[in-house]
Amino acid sequence: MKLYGSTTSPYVRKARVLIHEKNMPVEFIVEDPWVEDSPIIIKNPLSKVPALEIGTDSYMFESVLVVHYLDHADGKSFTPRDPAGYWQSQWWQALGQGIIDAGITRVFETRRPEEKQMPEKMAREEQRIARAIDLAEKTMKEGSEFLLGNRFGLADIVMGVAMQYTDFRYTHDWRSRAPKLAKWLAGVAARPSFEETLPPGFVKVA
Ligand SMILES: N[C@@H](CCC(=O)N[C@@H](CS)C(=O)NCC(=O)O)C(=O)O
Repeated sequence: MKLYGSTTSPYVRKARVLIHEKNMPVEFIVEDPWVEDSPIIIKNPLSKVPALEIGTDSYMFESVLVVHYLDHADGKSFTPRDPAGYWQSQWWQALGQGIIDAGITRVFETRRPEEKQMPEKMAREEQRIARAIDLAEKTMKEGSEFLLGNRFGLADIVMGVAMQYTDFRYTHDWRSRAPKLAKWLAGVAARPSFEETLPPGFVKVA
């Protein structure tokens, strides 16, 4: 299999962390969706990364589906099997994906010419992120190493990527408001799968 994507995309990074954790033989090929005539459109008509080649001229796209496919490709799923754990994992992944979506929307707004930027749009995305962080903090168990039980899983991957993307593109002090989340993130971020997929230019927050 081959994974196409950019080194800064949090959507791509979710898949890269999972591939690293599972030690899967998936080649990572850097492809920029933003350049003129990007070859990504051959793999994904929506022209977005990630795209996962699963066979000749056969691709999966949309990170949720790509991650789902990778999670089930080798019979060693990172999703809990019991119904409660399964849905809790989906819940955390939805929260993480929402934080990523909000972070991406916000950063694109900051990149528009200043006179075209809409501060209220940025504030709306920032409020989404703040509420999601508050709910994560409220939901997390005190002192737990992982989000679900005693096993690292997809919930940790998606939320970990989401929080590091927040640190990367919307650097602000959320840690003083969410100490449990901050402690959990420090543990997850120290894993080789996270260390080795950091976006270029990422500055670690203590
Ligand atoms: N919902 C998609 C979002 C993917 C996405 O927006 N990727 C960005 C990179 S961070 C992209 O390829 N953007 C290119 C574009 O919007 O033209 C997913 O989860 O895979």
